[in-house]
Amino acid sequence: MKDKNYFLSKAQENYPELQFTVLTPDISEFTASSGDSVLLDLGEHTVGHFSFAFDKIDVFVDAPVRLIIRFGEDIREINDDFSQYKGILSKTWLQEEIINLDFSQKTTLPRRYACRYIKITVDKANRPIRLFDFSFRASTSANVFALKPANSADTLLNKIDVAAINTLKDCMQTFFEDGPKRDRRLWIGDLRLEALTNYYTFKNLEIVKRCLYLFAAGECNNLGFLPSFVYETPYYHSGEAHIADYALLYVVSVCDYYEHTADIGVVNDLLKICKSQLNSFEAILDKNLIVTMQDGWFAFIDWCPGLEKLTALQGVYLYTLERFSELLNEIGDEDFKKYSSLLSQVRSSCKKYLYDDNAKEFINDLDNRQFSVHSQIWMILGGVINGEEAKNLLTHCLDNDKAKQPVTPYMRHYVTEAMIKLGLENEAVLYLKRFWGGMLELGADTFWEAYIPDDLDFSPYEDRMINSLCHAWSCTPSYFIRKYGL
Ligand code: RAM
Repeated sequence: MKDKNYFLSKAQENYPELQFTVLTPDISEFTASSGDSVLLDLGEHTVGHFSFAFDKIDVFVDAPVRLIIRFGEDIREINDDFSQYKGILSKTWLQEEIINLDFSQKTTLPRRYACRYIKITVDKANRPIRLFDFSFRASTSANVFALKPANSADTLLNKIDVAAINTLKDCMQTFFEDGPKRDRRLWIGDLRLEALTNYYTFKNLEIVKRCLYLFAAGECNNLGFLPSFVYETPYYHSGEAHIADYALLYVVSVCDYYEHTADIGVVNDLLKICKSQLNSFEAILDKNLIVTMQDGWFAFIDWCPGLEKLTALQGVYLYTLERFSELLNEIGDEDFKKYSSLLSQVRSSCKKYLYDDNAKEFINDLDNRQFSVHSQIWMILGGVINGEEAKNLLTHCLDNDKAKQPVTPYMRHYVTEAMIKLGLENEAVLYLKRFWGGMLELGADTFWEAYIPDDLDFSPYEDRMINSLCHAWSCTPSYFIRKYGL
């Protein structure tokens, strides 16, 4: 029977092997008294465990040594004042330890960190000490050594590719993590984009399979939607959120997997769950085939503050219906007809109920007449408008100060995808350069969870300090660059 245990055993069968590399920082030893500090640079963003040793210089250290060790994904994080943190997520994600060591010894910190920089401050040492033997044991399940460079003719795109690959590599652990600093969970929206990029880079199919099965084992909510995230440790359990767009994108992830592997066994295992995600969504459509928004955290789309999400969500539904119908057609499943006829009916009703013929924009009362890039892009990806009409709308919304703009590389991925769908490849390149290239200009080694060029303090969680600077959903430039040979 294909139950939770079956799916978990399949996930276990595809447990990836972690590869370890030992990195040594730029400084090999440091002598210090109370109040002194040293900044170590590992030379690249990485994920793993930190070790070091300390010893007396000449006089026996007669009391414990207290060290404050801070890990920074970038240099700004090293200098932040954590005592001022006012965000809505737990401050325990901020990467800092205070440790007391009784004797001269080699120490490996038990927690895993995501960092490029490590700052050690000697809070108290009764006598001067020597800190040495610094090493960082980095882990990833990505086979970095087998990967060839993108070799784009464009230097900036090559640089963007390197940072995107680094981002994916650091998020690829025993599953696709959303961010190795914070959350460290498997989220559907992140999984989809990591898997896409992985197909064109590390090609680790086991980890994709594993993640698909980990969700299949999850507990659906009362609407029938899969959990949007799952925890793997200390024991498997489902996350508390059940976001509708993520439930749909799970189906798309299965379609992507089949497209890249033709692995019918996995599709057969997951088909029932995929159908139930679409059927659950269909069950909350109104008589005009438009979704009725539900209470709680029902849709994600982007972290853009104040975003109205109905139209965009409806676009995600269409996008999923299209991909799923194609899959069913290909594997000869008779439900193909049902989903493809639904697809054309829902498309027509979106044009009728969500589009304003005078404004020639997707603005409507259901979204309080809000004009957003998100609505326009998802309606384009959903195939409600095409060709010149779609191109004009896309350009118009991106250039428009009054339109709500994306704030995450996640939503910008879908903007880029829409550009490519419409044949606007040059625009897609400029867009990648502007947003991902913009992060590089600010010194990024890996790409960030959120980025607004003129508001670098923006955070979805009310404090920039908690933002993740190596975030899975930001790795897709490598997908675009390599898939389309940009
Ligand atoms: C955050 C995480 C994750 C994302 C969800 C919606 O908590 O950053 O990446 O998928 O939000």
